[in-house]
Amino acid sequence: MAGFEQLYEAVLTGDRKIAVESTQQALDDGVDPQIIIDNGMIPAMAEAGRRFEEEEFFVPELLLAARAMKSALVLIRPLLAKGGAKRSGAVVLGTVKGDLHDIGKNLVAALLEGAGFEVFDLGTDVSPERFVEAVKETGADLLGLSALLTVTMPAMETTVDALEQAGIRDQVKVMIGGAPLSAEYADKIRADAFADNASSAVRIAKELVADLGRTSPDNKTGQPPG
Ligand code: B1M
Repeated sequence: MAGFEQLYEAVLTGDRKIAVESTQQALDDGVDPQIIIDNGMIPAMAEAGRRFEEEEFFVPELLLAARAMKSALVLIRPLLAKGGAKRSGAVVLGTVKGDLHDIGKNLVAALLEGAGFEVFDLGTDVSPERFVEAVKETGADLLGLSALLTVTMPAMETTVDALEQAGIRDQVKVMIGGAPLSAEYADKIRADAFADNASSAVRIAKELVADLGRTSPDNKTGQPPG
């Protein structure tokens, strides 16, 4: 967190204006955007979560912190997405049914885009049926599922079940991520991999797509299907 005290404090206390200003200042100083996220913003969100558990913070404070981080990420996301890499594959991505947390998922989307993936982001609270439909419509190589709540983790397994029932499980790799998850849980629900942060998500996505051994069909729109 050294050097990012102002940003940390601004995100933690939900001061959107200062969060944006200090992010802009760090970018102007030439700091790597990923360092700004990892050293300034994520520790602030972790502390917000800790205070929530200790009942020092309540939902309104979490919302303010999330809003401050999202506002600051508006400056950073285009930089993460501007990788200029060659096309790596197509990914359908979303936060599972019942879960509204999207900050981590949005970071994953930006880094995947920066690494040359075509990302179809379905947003939050996405049903298994909607995931299946999107995989079929896009011919995606990879399905990325995010969950932050222990109570919504089972929706990941339901989604894997739905892929199987639709007869398309072997056509798409499944990567899961989110704070309460683990590689063991990925194994348990028959997902192909777990990624514990946005950078490892990109590395693992590349490995999974390579393992699939095919070039995905092009969807030129870059928009979510349907
Ligand atoms: Co909520 N929340 N929240 N929350 N919230 C947590 C998750 C919680 C751990 C807080 C706590 O108690 N310490 C707790 C869950 C406890 C549990 O399930 N055991 C919790 C709770 C309880 C709740 C509510 C139920 C509170 C209530 O209403 N009583 C409610 C649920 C709403 C719902 O979803 N249905 C709720 C609501 C909210 C807000 C709306 C206020 C807000 C979210 C705003 C938003 O996302 N638009 C919020 C927030 C901000 C948090 C915390 C504080 C921060 C989450 C975050 O954005 N972190 C969180 C505490 C915590 O995580 N320590 C908490 C920063 C983000 C960059 O990290 O999302 O982990 P993260 O993503 C990382 C990795 O996990 C990974 O890469 C990212 C970048 O490195 N990753 C992937 C994520 N998805 C991936 C997918 C991949 C690969 C990697 O591949 C597909």
